[in-house]
Amino acid sequence: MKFSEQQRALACAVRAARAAGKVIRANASAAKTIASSTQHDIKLELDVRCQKLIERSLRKDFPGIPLLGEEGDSGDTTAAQRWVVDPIDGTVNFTYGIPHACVCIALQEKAKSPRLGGYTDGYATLIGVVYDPFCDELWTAIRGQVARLNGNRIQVSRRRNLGEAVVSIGFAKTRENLERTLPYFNELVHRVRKIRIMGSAALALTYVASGRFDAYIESGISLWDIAAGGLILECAGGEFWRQPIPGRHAYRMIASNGLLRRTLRVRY
Ligand code: LIP
Repeated sequence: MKFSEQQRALACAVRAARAAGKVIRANASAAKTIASSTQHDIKLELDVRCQKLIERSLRKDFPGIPLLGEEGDSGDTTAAQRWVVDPIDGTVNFTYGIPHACVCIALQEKAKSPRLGGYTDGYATLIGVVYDPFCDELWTAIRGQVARLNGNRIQVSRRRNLGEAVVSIGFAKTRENLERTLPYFNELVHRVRKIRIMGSAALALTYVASGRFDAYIESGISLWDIAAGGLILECAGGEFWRQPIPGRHAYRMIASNGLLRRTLRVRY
């Protein structure tokens, strides 16, 4: 995709993210309609409504590009290009009135060789948008360009001493992931300055990209939670290691400022 088209796609994704963010903010204190739930997860009717709004907005400028989303797919998501969307990342936070959630939109393109994409099905992320409607913080990136927060360039921290690091850990939705992550939590909590468990993968990735966190680790996370934030982190000079695991577009990942991954000694 030509650079001018990537810039047009970025502007289009920002419009869609801000529109969904407006609806999320407007419903922050409204009663929440739960579409389905499990012990560690909730799906809201608003998740589906916001994804439909985002799709309508994206199709205005790019009618032919399919969408792969947390709330379902639209069109052939094996096409040369695809949008990857999480309408509300941090849905449980949002449901409980915890103002820490965001909209994630990424545009992916089939990589020249599957190895290049870094994702199971050989796609590479071209543009990434993460919008936090509660703090009005907009993170953006185009592959090969610098990452930005509200238009200003951002960079990862330079901390290389784990004892001074603030590390975020995510406990994804299944008992199996909880069991897998807890031993590591118990070991790491003694080696870092602080651990933070915030409940939004995309915001954890953009916080590492902005130097607020020094690393973020989670197993059992989905492509739509990480595609946009992962590119923003790489464009901010960070490292975004991910490995596919069984499940629909499921991954385990270690995000860091690029100076800490080895010292983190993550053994999944
Ligand atoms: C959430 C992730 C979070 C993870 C949760 C859930 P959702 O995404 O952002 O990191 O721990 O289990 O997957 O479901 O709010 O889009």
